[in-house]
Amino acid sequence: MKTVKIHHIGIAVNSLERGTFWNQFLNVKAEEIKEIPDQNVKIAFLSVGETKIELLEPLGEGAVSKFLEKRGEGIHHIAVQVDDINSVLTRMKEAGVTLIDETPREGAEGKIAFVHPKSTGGILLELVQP
Ligand code: CMX
Repeated sequence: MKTVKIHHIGIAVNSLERGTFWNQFLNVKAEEIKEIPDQNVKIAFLSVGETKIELLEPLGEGAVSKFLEKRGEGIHHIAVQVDDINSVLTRMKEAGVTLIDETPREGAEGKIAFVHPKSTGGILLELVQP
C-alpha cells in the first residue's frame, strides 16, 4: 500500500459564506460548489496546497444538520486518500473496526466510505479512492 495522504478536511458550517474568510485572508477560493442530495448538503471545495477544505452546509435534515445542532460549526470529518479502498475496508472489518459503510459508495470525489468516530479516537474518518 502506498503512503496515504490527507485528501480533505470537512468542516460543518451554517453557511458556505464562511468561505469568504479563506478568500479574504489566505487567498484560497472555493473552486467548486455542488449539492449532494442523498446527504442533504451543499459543499464547497477550497484547495489549500495539496489538500482541500470541504465546507459542508446542510440543506435539511441529515448528518451535517444533526452535527451542527449538537456541536455547532467545526471539523466534521477527515478524509484520507487510499489506493485500494476495498482492501482497507476488509482489513478494518476483520479487526473489528466499526464501519459506517461496509462497502464503498460513490461520493463527490470518487469511491468513499465512512468509519465511525468511536473506532478512531473521536474523529469521523472518510476513506477516499479518487
Ligand atoms: N465527528 C466526531 N464525532 C461525531 C460526529 C462527527 N462528525 N458525529 C457524531 N459524533 C459522535 C456523537 O457526538 C456521539 O458521541 P457521544 O455518544 O459521545 O455523544 C456519537 O458520535 C454518536 O452520535 P449519534 O448522534 O448517536 O450518531 P449520529 O446519528 O449523529 O451519527 C454518524 C453519527 C457519524 C454515524 C453519522 O453522522 C454518519 O453516518 N456520518 C457519515 C455520513 C456523513 O457524515 N455525511 C455527511 C458528509 C457528506 C460528504 O462529505 O460527502
